[in-house]
Amino acid sequence: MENRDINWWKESVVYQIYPRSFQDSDGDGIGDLRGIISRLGYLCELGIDVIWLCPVYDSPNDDNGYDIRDFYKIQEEYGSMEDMLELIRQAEAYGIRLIMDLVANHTSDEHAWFIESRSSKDNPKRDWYIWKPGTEEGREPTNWESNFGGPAWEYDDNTQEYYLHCFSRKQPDLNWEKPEVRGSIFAMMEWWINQGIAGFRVDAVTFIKKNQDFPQLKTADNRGYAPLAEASLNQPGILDFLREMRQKVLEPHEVMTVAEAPGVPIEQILDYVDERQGVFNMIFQFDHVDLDAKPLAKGIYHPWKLTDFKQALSKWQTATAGRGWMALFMENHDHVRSVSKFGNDGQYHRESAKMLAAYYFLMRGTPFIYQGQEIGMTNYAFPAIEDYRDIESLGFHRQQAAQGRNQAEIMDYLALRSRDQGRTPMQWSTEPLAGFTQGVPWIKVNPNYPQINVQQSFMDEDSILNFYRELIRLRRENQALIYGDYREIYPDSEEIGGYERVHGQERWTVMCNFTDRSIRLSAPLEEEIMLSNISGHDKDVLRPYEVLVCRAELMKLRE
Ligand code: TEU
Repeated sequence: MENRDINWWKESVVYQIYPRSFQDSDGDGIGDLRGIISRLGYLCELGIDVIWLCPVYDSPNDDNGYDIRDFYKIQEEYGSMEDMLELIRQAEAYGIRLIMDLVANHTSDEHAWFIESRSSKDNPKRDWYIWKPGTEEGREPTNWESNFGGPAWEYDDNTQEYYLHCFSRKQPDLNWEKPEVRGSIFAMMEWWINQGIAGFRVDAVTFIKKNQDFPQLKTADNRGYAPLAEASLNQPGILDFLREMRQKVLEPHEVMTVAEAPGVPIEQILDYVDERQGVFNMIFQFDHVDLDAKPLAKGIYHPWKLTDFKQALSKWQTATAGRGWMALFMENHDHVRSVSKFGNDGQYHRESAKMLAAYYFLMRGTPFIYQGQEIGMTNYAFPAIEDYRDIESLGFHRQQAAQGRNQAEIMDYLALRSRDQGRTPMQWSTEPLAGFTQGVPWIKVNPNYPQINVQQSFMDEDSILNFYRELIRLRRENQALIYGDYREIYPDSEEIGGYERVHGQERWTVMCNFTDRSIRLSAPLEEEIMLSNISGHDKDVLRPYEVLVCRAELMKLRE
């Protein structure tokens, strides 16, 4: 597709597909590329512009495709390279661009590079990964703990050294210090760009640089291990790698980039996303979705207030004002369903899902919708640990059980935090198994699919789905909602969340009631109401979970 307007990614709405759970076409219980192709018409009707496709590369699936065995091959369960190229072509025919997940912090331990690297100490690819001898006491080289729990070093019998893995032991970290490693990744990116993709979501990118002193970390408890973030998240020097990527691949091809960048402090945001000097178009930050997790004490559910939530989003808006751009999101495949977490998935399911949608969607940035979010899919507290599939959740369960934590407590925590909450199959219809598959689904379908599904949402004018379509249309037709300046209103309220977007003579106001009570406004609204989630309006009351999106001409107001 021609990139006539270099800012097309600012005006776009992105839809994230987690292929394993989107649509199965061949009855093996696993979503696939043909399934996605068959749903392009749906995505077109929804009104999105870009698909972010989670990994579909060849993989042994230790971490559902985030462990890549071959960057140039499609995972058999998902289809073939022909199917992939066809998906790119057909999407284009619908006017939809496609960006792929770029997983380059690590590969699978079954990747040819790693097989070579582990084969001997003098193999030319040995230092494509990070190898170290153990300590004199026969322990891991450092006390770093992986993001998925357990030591971040794995011992390899063959050469009697350890390799580093920030994630699972089947995801050895690439050594970005090696120019050949960077060169191979950049060449792979170019290859995919030449197949017609429009850009990348860059996975776990803030982990690629490691503190080269490989320090022992201070531990907060008696386990002896400490989360590796301190030595391998957003480390000094990382920008050199990223700037090289930008200069060699991203800039010449003008592709869209959104980086998954946990650990970037707010003071540094412009290094990443400044319009002129930043490395990427935009990043995902996780403050709002991680409020309930104390990062250094996984497994403790942390209470939070509405002001914390609003601040977690608002501060990035302010920090990027006029100079940078954010990726806006409420859900993804690593997080739970937003209506269950921030809204009310019972009595006010519909109202609160719509309110949350408007709240994040009309901020300054590019909105992302995660599959199923547009119909208000909810969390599903799986009845048994055997129902979980996610490597992180299963590891967490093992670790906590070994420490003697009560089973019911572990299950409660998983119901609130497990990545599998966002990975249940897409609910298409009232057919058995929600129309996702004719076979046995790889993970359980949420039993609420007869009430929450795409088919019914289309028939119901007042559905969450139709509200999303309306939001997309409103944003497309009003430049102020894309380019307008952002200013928070009601910053101290524990009940109302809101902001203004000002562009030229236009001012838009978004006002949300985050509670299940009616709230009287201090002054009645003067503006014209352009969108709301409950029929009929009362100009001085916000009903439970009500959102009002209003527009005013500044000239008129001053008269
Ligand atoms: O996630 C990496 C990552 O940094 C997240 O776990 C992040 O810390 C978290 O969402 C913040 O709350 C990416 C993928 O999204 C994930 O599915 C993979 O398991 C992981 O990389 C490894 O590739």
